[in-house]
Amino acid sequence: MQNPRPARPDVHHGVFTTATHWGRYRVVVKGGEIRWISPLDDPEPATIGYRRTSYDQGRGRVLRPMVRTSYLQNRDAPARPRGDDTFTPVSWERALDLVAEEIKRAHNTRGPSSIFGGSYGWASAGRFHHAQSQVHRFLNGAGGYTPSIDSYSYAAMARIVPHVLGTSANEHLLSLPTWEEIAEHVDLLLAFGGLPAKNAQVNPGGVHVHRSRSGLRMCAEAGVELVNISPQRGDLDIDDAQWVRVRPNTDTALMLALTYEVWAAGDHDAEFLRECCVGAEDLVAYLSGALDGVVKDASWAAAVCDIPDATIRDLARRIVGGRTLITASWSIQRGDHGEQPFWAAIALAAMAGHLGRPHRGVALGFGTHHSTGARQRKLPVASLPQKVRELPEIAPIPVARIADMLLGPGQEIDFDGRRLTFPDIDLVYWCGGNPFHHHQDLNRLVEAWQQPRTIIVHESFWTATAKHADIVLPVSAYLERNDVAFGRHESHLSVMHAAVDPPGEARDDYAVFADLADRLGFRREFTEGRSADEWVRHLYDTTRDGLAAAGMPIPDFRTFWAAGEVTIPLPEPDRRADPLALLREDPMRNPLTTPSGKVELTSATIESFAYDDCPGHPTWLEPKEWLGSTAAERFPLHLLSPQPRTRLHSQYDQADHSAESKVRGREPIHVNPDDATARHIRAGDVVRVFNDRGQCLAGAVVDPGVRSGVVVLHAGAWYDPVEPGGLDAHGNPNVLTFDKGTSKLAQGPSSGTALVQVERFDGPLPPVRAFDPPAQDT
Ligand SMILES: Nc1nc2c(c(=O)[nH]1)N[C@H]1C(S)=C(S)[C@@H](COP(=O)(O)OP(=O)(O)OC[C@H]3O[C@@H](n4cnc5c(=O)[nH]c(N)nc54)[C@H](O)[C@@H]3O)O[C@H]1N2
Ligand SMILES: Nc1nc2c(c(=O)[nH]1)N[C@H]1C(S)=C(S)[C@@H](COP(=O)(O)OP(=O)(O)OC[C@H]3O[C@@H](n4cnc5c(=O)[nH]c(N)nc54)[C@H](O)[C@@H]3O)O[C@H]1N2
Ligand SMILES: [Mo]
Repeated sequence: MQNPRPARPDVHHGVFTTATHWGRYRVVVKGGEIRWISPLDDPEPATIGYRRTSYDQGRGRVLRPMVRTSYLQNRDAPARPRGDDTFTPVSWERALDLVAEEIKRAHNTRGPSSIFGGSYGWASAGRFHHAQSQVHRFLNGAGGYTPSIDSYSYAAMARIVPHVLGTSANEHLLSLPTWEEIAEHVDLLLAFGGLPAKNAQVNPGGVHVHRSRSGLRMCAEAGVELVNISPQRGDLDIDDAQWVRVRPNTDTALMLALTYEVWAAGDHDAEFLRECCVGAEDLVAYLSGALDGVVKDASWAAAVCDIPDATIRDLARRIVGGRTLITASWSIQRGDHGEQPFWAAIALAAMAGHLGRPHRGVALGFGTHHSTGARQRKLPVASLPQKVRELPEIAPIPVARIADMLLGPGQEIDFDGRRLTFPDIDLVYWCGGNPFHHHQDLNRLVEAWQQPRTIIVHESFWTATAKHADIVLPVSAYLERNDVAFGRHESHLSVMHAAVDPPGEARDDYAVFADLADRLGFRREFTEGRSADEWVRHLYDTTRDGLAAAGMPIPDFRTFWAAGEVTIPLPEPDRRADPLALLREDPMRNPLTTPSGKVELTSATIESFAYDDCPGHPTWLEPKEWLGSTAAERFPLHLLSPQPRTRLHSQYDQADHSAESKVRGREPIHVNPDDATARHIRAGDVVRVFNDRGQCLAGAVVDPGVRSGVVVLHAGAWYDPVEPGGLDAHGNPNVLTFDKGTSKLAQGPSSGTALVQVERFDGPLPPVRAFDPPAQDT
């Protein structure tokens, strides 16, 4: 039944091209092995990228289907818990029989809602071998499943922006100004969370040619005043950018104080507030202390944010003194009450008279991906249809509530004005993501993860998620299959060549799902009779038809494949003005799609939800943990776990370019010199980072670019507990982060909210085993 791979003599020698979420590469293959990988025609290639042979095909690969041994022995009552077991290799036949049996059983005994197929994750670029589309299409065909909704990236933004501006978060992202427009039309750019060049290396689906470093430089050279409001200086890498060293999770207080100071000075845009906004009076009543006796002025915020009040007053003057753009990175909404800073940023821009003026106002999410800053387009590029099956008994769960769901079947939660009931999960299916990298409070996840009967994971590598699964199916990686890449809002399609064969018995996700569909009786429906390569071609042809119908002709598939890429000829930019500009022009004729038709500085809808953690207007609410809280007496350092410069999340952490950044094999932790000295920590020391939720080791980097009281441990080091639930030897910050929804509104992840203590680690150093396969039985 297993289709043998056709012999491809061409793959053993040659030069191929491929595309990743962080750029395009040339791949030299000799004797069936990758010898060299280098960026393709890119003046600013990613630092994530590749040097020479750093794509290490062998290291940490899953080579055969594997089943957790005590699960294989007794599925009804395995003797050992997940994460503390050995694995037994089985044949593909046996593995697929087991998976099919478990899916049938879950469906028949507990119904489709008992299968969790949220399967969040980035996987690899490529329109066809897109793991999320594959697994969702398969689970829909099999009868349905519980999906997830929103993202770890910007869940709070996705919920708050529609209430306030009427547009979806994605529509807002499509309306962001370009680097050129900023250079020409903006005098002052306030960047909350900075504009970190490391993050703009990446774009979902790929980057054709990087240009965000030069875009930022262009703005600086054009005289745009750049203000980096962040705990880290490096978040805005321009020499004379002003650095405002805000305490983490206090941006809302700073924004509210700026809003108040603009109002108190009489510099506010009274007409816009009156004609185009609702609820300015309530907001002003709150800011001026009429409600709680606390005036939210510069002095108040200075104490909360730990920045001089003169700096805040100066910023308030400059905001109204010229054309101002406020950008906010998603990091500032990935924390407790993460809805508030985005709402407060909109309120500030409205108060200061910039909202609804071209290229000014707010750009929420600017700088988080490469496509921001470019002329963004939504193009009709085809993807694998997921054949969504709407089942009345199933509601998607907010993505970051997975541990709550597994631990609390039948429990109800609030979510954006609705009540949701958590399903009782029997089977978890993961394909293309790594929850043991991405989820918060991993020790809690380990516990929650014991609840389902069966956990199935498709992986190329022995990630911690694979090591915590029951059935692990080895799948090919991107250099091992043909595909087409398309970066979101970019204007190029790129060829991804199968340059080498998959190692061991690894197969494409598609082939695995096709054989499972066969066992479950819907092979034909799943494959529609196409091979993988026929699907790639079909998606290209569908895209070509769609683009032609929209007046954007591209060459045929054969020409595309030979050329390695095609450029989509874009028509003139859509001149349809932005809804906020139209609103400002004529609020009666051009209302927003909010309930009031205006910008909702106070939202009657949100007020009606009566959430204690998300009131009716932007409000400073203390995060559960922050430097001003009593918890800081025991854990006096705020932990930031931003995106890593050297990798995409946890991907290829085992390869050279990530390995080289490690300190004595551990993930580097950046510590301010004063905090280091106070703890007798020197650069290169191994330290223990801990709080009541967990502990990990990390390698100290003493860094004056981090404000005191803050430590930075990037996300993505593979989780490596010395014993189950114990010390993580490698430095995954998610053993320390806390697992709570941003609020009842968005239920987003709060990874940016965590206090820790750090000490030098003088004990015997445990080895890093994160990249070793698990112990194997025969
Ligand atoms: N503390 C903290 N945690 C965070 C964040 C943070 O800032 N701080 N950021 C959050 C954010 S914004 C995000 S988006 C998430 C990212 O979380 P994820 O998207 O889960 O992270 P990745 O490491 O990209 O995981 C992708 C996995 O898919 C596998 N894979 C790649 N290609 C394929 C394929 O073709 N098929 C299959 N089956 N598997 C494949 C890779 O080997 C890898 O293990 O992390 C979140 N977690
Ligand atoms: N190299 C690389 N780039 C990536 C990714 C990756 O894995 N690797 N992942 C991509 C993905 S999925 C996403 S969603 C985006 C995420 O994009 P972001 O959410 O913007 O990314 P972060 O790196 O978490 O945060 C950016 C900066 O915000 C600062 N910051 C953190 N907390 C606070 C705070 O409370 N207040 C203020 N003012 N600043 C704060 C930190 O110093 C950090 O460097 O990045 C994308 N880009
Ligand atoms: Mo993300």
